[in-house]
Amino acid sequence: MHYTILAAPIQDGAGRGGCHLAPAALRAAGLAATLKKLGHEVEDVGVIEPGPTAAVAHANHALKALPQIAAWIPAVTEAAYRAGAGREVLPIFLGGDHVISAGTLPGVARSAAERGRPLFVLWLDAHPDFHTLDTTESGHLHGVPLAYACGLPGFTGYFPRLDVKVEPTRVCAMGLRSVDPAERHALAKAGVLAYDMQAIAEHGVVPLLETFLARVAAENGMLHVSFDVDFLDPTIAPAAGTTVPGGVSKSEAYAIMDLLHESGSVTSFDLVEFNPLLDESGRTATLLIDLVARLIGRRSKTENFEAFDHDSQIEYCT
Ligand code: 5AB
Ligand code: MN
Ligand code: MN
Ligand code: MN
Repeated sequence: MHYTILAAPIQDGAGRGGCHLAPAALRAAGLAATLKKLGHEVEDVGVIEPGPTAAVAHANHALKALPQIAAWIPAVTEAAYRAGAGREVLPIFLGGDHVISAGTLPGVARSAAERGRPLFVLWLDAHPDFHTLDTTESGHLHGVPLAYACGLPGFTGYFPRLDVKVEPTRVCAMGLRSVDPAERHALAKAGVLAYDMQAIAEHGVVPLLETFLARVAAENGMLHVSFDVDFLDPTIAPAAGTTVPGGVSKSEAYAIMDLLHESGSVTSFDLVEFNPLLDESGRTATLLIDLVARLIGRRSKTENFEAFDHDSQIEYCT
């Protein structure tokens, strides 16, 4: 297996600027270099560029930067499709804000359809991002990508027509703790499997994820993981514009990445919403690199890394 890193430095979907700096910051903090050092083949294939912007108007006047975002989505979709998920390559898509998933999900859904395999999505986020253009009140479009990719109505004429939709009953959202009423209703109606932090506290993140992964394996599914930095508790990952207290701990995040690695099911990965302007001495960047390293199977020299809640034992090339 080898890995390609594709960056989509979009920040118009978020309320706060700075997410567009994430790919450069992660590169400077040693993302590709660390993965290479762990013995993996990594290709940093560069940056996706948006298409031309066309004027668009919408009845929801709260919507922010709709023309700019509409210009990005087809470009990200095409790049995500061409990245070839499900073959001998695992694309890592770097945001940018979470609006990039309005491109990565349809792109990998098309790849999965071509390979005749069902696409499952693990959505790791404090928020479900399940608004439509009509229901969002903030108008920040990083709050809509999952709803769009699942084919919810109201996007026609604004975002590209979907070749292949994500099947909502194959989506598992974990870590939720900020869900707007319209999203709650839409999630239930669509049949998305949604685990909030209370469910994680009650059942534990490992059993919940194991059950989902067993289903993915039983159907020989492809698995796209969409990781929003605000999934993590803000005390360990302060560098996100939309932090919500009560997120997952380091040990839970490590356990998730280890399970995902062991499953062998992950075929593509989004790392989104990291805002380096809000980081504290690079500690969020370092944690994110550590998490990606575990996802793809970290190998330390000692093979003895009881790293839960300890600092990373990987030597970074910074
Ligand atoms: B994120 C909120 N639901 O619509 C909205 O960070 C938050 O990509 C959206 O998960 C958060 O503005 C989007 C209140
Ligand atoms: Mn999100
Ligand atoms: Mn979020
Ligand atoms: Mn966010």
